[in-house]
Amino acid sequence: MNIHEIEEKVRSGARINEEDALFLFESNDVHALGRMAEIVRRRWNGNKAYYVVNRHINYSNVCEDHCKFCAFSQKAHEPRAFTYDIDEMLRRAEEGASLGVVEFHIVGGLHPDLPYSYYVDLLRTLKTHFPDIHLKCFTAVEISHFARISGRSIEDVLKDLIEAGLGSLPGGGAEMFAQRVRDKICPNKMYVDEWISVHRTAHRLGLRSNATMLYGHIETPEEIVDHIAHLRPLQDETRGFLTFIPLRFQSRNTRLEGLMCTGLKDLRVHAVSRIYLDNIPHIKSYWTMLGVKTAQVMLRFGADDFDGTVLDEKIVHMAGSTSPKLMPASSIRRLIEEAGREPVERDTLFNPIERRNPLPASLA
Ligand code: V47
Ligand code: SF4
Repeated sequence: MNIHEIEEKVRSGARINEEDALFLFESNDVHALGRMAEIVRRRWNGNKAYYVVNRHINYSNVCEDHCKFCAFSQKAHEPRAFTYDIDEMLRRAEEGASLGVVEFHIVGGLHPDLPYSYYVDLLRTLKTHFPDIHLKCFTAVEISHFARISGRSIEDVLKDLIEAGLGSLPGGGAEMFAQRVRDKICPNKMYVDEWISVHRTAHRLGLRSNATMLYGHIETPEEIVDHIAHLRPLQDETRGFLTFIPLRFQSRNTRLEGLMCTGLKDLRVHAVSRIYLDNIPHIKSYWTMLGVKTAQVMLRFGADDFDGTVLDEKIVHMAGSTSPKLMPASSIRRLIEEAGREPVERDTLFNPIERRNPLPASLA
């Protein structure tokens, strides 16, 4: 096998296999990776690059787990712990709504004491006040936690949340599927099968979802390929994933502090994911984790989505990320245009948005 044979496969629309993906991942011919990623990217998205005007809200960072890569989680008595009641969540949501956001991205820790009713009431309250704003809420790990504390099945939990207003699931909690890595960085976290099963159930109930992969710590190239190889068959089966999101590890303030990810790894991960995951429409370049400049470069290495304005991200900022806490739409558009792409404002489900009123100054 050589890189030209793999490129020929990609050009002809044939699938690459895991061996090919590993070969690409280990290749130094990053120009060839860029060319191949461009082919798959164009098939799905032409020259468009998307962004969304959204607001992240974390309801609590109190968590009964203690993943080694996480600087966000706190025990309830620790000074940086916070938990917002529904009124406070509503206040934060109102702040976002007045700025014209179309999506709330809501996740939190696995809180030992919040009752199941809190999560259902939270969505119902937000949906009642903001019927037009999409609720992308709760990772598969949180959904599984809700099932445990309520004694309900995953399916029933998802049905309750959909009935209360849930619009889609974010992709978090996947980390790295290889058990060797999980044993070292998140030993108590749900098994891969359970993560997959939550997303399969969500897709069956009509929800779309995203899938993430946390990289840039102790994983090997084989484990990266193993991760994406878990996602492709599920997507063949359900077609429910919208976006794959590589999350570059931020090590500050974590128990893995000092590990460092390199620029070429970012590039390889984004490009090879784009080429291998030929059935997932979008690859996200998540600027809060990558940093704005690297995120822009990824738009030429397979990524077509820039996430969004974000506004008040906490998970990576508590882990020492120096990227801004919010990005105005005009800056996103400029970054996209300079990458030679056509910026398109989207909603959560990638429908294009035409704004009748301009965004307020802080988000414009
Ligand atoms: O699951 C935690 C990761 C995830 C760190 O679906 C860290 O649109 C890097 O999933 N360094 C949550 N990553 C974030 C997430 C996400 C973000 C943006 C968009 C979407 C989407 C989903 O953050 C966690 C975990 O994998 N994480 N700590 C860290 N120190
Ligand atoms: Fe808790 Fe999620 Fe952090 Fe793990 S990654 S400690 S589950 S908040």
